[in-house]
Amino acid sequence: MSPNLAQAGCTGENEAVRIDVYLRDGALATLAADVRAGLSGTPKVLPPKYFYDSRGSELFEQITELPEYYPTRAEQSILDRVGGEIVEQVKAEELVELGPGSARKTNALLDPMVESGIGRRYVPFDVSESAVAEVAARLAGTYGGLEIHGIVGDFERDLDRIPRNGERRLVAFLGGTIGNLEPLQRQGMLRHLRAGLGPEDRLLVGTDLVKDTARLEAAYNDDAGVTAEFNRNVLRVINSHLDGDLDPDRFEHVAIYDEKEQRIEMRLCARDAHTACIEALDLDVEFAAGEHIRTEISCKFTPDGLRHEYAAAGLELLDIYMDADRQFALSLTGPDWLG
Ligand code: SAH
Ligand code: AVI
Repeated sequence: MSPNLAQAGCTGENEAVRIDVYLRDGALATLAADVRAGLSGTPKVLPPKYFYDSRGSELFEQITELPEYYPTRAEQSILDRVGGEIVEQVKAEELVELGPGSARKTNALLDPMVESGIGRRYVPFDVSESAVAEVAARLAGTYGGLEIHGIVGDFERDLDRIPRNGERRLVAFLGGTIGNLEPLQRQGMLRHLRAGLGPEDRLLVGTDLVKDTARLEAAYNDDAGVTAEFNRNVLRVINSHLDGDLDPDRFEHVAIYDEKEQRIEMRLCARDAHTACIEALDLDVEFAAGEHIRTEISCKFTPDGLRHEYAAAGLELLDIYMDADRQFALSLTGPDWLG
């Protein structure tokens, strides 16, 4: 796939914004293959990355402000406390952020990077084109002199597209998004990230922590129904890109915590038996009453479990920071030369 390169212009003397797009046609082919495979098997599954068209990204933003959804506030409180310390320790010239969304928390890292005079470049890397474009435009306005190189890509496939500039790099993967990957995918991604780290580069990972079921389930079953709309949005994405007639109203939003697997499972449960048609795939999908599509997993972690996962990927856990209520963890890791 050849990149669809969009130079988004310069807005000031030292201000450069560039956005490289590696999705579009390729993404449609991937969506088609994933939907065909995911809705033809049992149980039915869809990858969570398809939530995030511009409407899905906006719904996620609303989720972050819900009273029940604690992870964003918890991670923000950690970043506010230790962001400066981390930046000082790493002396990062470049910040690569995976899945930044609207990057509302990123200033806790960018402010000290820019204030120290060491930070030179910010690389927001997201599957959502609207998210990357908005973040690049907003942050170019905030940080004159910071080079912004947005990448629209899939972090499970396109990590090697991030150009190496020989500068000390901090890779941030915030929000707990790593928990939306299956354990094998997660380990594969950590290894890939590890392989791309220079000796002085660091990887900063945000993860939600194991806690009581009631609090976890409340975070994914908000009273205002925003998470339910976010969940159903994946059906709208399929309908609009693949000419489908999946009816969001015929599916109930379900989010339950699996204590054994230590993860939230988000599902869309058919309210009645019916058949949906996905024209572009020439596919009829039959749903029994009560049958579900698993749309997302959101894994929860323990500090010990994290240490083991990082070690298995060749990463040393250098520091682990938690919020006052120990709900969320931020792990600073680096290449483990002995492992
Ligand atoms: N980091 C932000 C946003 C989290 S939402 C926060 O903490 O609030 C998850 C983000 O990851 C979304 O912006 C989504 O578009 C992006 N994302 C999900 N799967 C992705 C993938 N496979 N490749 C790149 N970005 C992805
Ligand atoms: C992006 N990710 C970490 C969120 C989560 O909590 O797993 C996505 C989300 N799904 C429902 N609410 C939020």
